[in-house]
Amino acid sequence: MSEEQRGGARGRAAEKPAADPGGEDAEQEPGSGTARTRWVALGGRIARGALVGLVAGGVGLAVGELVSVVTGKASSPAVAAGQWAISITPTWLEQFAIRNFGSNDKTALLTGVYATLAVVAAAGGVLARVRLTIATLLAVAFGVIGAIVAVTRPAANTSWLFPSLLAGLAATLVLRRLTALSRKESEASAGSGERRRFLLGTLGTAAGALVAGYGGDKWVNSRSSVSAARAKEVLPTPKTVLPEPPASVHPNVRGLGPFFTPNSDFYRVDTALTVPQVDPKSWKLKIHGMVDRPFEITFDELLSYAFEEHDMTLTCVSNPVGGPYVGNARWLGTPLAPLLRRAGVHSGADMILSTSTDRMTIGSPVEAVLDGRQAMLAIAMNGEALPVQHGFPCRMLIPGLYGYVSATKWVTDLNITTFASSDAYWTPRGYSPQAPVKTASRIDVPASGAKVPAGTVVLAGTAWATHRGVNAVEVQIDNGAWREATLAASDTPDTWRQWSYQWANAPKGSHKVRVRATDGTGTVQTSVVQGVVPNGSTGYHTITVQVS
Ligand SMILES: Nc1nc2c(c(=O)[nH]1)N[C@H]1C(S)=C(S)[C@@H](COP(=O)(O)O)O[C@H]1N2
Ligand SMILES: [Mo]
Repeated sequence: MSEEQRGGARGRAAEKPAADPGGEDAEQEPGSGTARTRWVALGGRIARGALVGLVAGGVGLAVGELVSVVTGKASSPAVAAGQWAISITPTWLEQFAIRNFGSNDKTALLTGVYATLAVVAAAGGVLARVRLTIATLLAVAFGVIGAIVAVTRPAANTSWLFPSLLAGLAATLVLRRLTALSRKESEASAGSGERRRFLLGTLGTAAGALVAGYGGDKWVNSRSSVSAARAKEVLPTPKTVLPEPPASVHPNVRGLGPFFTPNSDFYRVDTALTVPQVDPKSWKLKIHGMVDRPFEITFDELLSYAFEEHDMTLTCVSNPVGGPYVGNARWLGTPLAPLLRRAGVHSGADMILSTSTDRMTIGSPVEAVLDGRQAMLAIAMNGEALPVQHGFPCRMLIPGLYGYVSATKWVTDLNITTFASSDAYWTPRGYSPQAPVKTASRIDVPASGAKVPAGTVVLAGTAWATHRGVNAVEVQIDNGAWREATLAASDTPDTWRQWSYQWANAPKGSHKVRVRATDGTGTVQTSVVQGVVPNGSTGYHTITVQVS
């Protein structure tokens, strides 16, 4: 023990002179200026390298954008990379994105893609200062990887190789050129004009990239846009005109949304980073697989079928309890059943695997289309041609099923097959192959956390159990007895049902309000709390209200 202590003391004592602060200061004083200059110079080189990398990357993206004017927006490097990221996104992350970004999930994703590319480009530029060959190879490799990612997208064709390849090539050339200018500038003496050459070269290239990228983006959007075709579309007249539902489908409560959700407010959920632009002139629908008479029809041929209007609420399996991914609309479409009968579905076939132009696949039960419900190929929504983001020119709809198993937008292919032999897009990602809509209800008024004056508090909201209908809605205040809400008139079992409740003598304080619905079969909505995966959330929507 004592030996060790002494040894330790000796050890520390022996270190002392080296740690003498006075000595170090004395030695550093004259050298610190040089070190600082060196650091500043190093910082300057890193900054210039990063700038060169960013500009080279920007040129690459701009070139990719310009080439995609020819090959299609979805083939541009950032969009293809983002689309790839979506395809490999694990289900929990997709849920996180839906929950936190909602309909802005695509903006969030693209921002992420651009930020990642910027960091990589800046790092590449710094690397190029010291290892130009390696940086060159990396830039080329990046273009090649981008091209591979693009060309392996399900909707791709060979031309999708070019935006990324040419982007990589352009970025490489700019990287080499600007790095050379930048090196010359560092070696040259002040006032030699190299600094001006470097700055002008870099900023000029950056400006060119911005103009080309911005212009390319505008150009590709206008070139591919089908908004003109949509504006021109003449809607067929339905066999029988559906009367407007009675005004009593909507309780007149301030702050409660209308019975029909305006198209501009209708939720949007899909995996398309750029909205598919499908011209009705080139649109075709193919029905094939386990059928006697496969066939293909054009949009004009589709219009020669009988059309009907149907009111229907559409909801997403990803809607959390109380969430916004539900909407109600009047749809115009042609029933799917006659089309299936024309094809002659084989007796063993139980699944319609529908595919969209962007190669989303959705599996729906044949049974649900043939059992008499109004499953349709819809071409209009609330009196106007389908909005492009809601599937123009044609989408599928089956009352009673979540969107991911029924509501294929931009649909062009119906493959009649079996659930046993085919997986739709979301199945390997953890969602059930079949998913009827679960009974759900929501309190919309007042907003959760709202302050309301004491007295009579009006509660209102909506409830849906699509295709089964809603028979009752009840509210519960602070774990009290469930009390019957006033139901608005029912339109069809396929639509949601709005409700209201006059909460008389609401006492001051913070209160919990809960809601539950009973569907048309008499089954009360389950209180069991379940998340979205694998087939829809359950539990009672609960809000707090501050009565004062
Ligand atoms: N082509 C395509 N169709 C699709 C989807 C998609 O990602 N791609 N998403 C489905 C899902 S999950 C839902 S909930 C509905 C949403 O339709 P909406 O965006 O018109 O509200 O579309 C369905 N149809
Ligand atoms: Mo969905």
